[in-house]
Amino acid sequence: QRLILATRNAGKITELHAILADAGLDLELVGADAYPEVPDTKETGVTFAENALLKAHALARATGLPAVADDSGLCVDVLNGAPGIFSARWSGTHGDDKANLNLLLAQLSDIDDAHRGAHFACAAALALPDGTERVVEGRMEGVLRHAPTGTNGFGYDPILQPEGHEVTCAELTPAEKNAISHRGKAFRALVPVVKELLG
Ligand code: ITT
Ligand code: NA
Repeated sequence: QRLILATRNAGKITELHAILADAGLDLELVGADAYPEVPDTKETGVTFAENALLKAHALARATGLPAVADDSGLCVDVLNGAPGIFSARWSGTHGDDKANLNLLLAQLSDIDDAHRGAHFACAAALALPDGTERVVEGRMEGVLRHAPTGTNGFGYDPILQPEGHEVTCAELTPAEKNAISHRGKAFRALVPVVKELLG
């Protein structure tokens, strides 16, 4: 049985393969890149959950196969949750991780260490071709550094120091990050649901 990973973000795909395999999900996982004819989903939702469901439904409908999707982002306390669902295009260019991170650091340059709380959020959605849907969420709390450190991961990983750690997400190994991440929590919660619905 094939399960579509309804994302074209390479960093997410790498993490999802590891998270889903470690959680004992024994399906053939295929990224959305295997279906180039399916157009990018317009993320018109106002929450992570809405956008994850939009992406999962679009791939499930187009392929006739079950699909999971991830919508995620960085929510900064002092910015009232921004960039949030706009994390991938905060600088104006979708997917320019470096520009997004640098703009955010510039916006926070006057904020002292006591006020740099933030969290990553992830909504993990499952959609079946018949319209059945499920969505669950996960979070990772932390504080934002003043400068990037580390080369692992993607996106805002070099500036988020998770609670209880002295290094950034980009200095954790992939396995260490997945064990505590928003994405790890959300998709580990989704696995029993996938197993139940796909038998
Ligand atoms: P798809 O829609 O194809 O999945 P996308 O990159 O557009 O890819 P999102 O709209 O969910 O996906 O944007 C997520 C952004 O949030 C991503 O570009 C990163 O900047 C940030 N982000 C999410 N999870 C992250 C993580 O684990 N580490 C660092 N940054 C992360
Ligand atoms: Na997106």
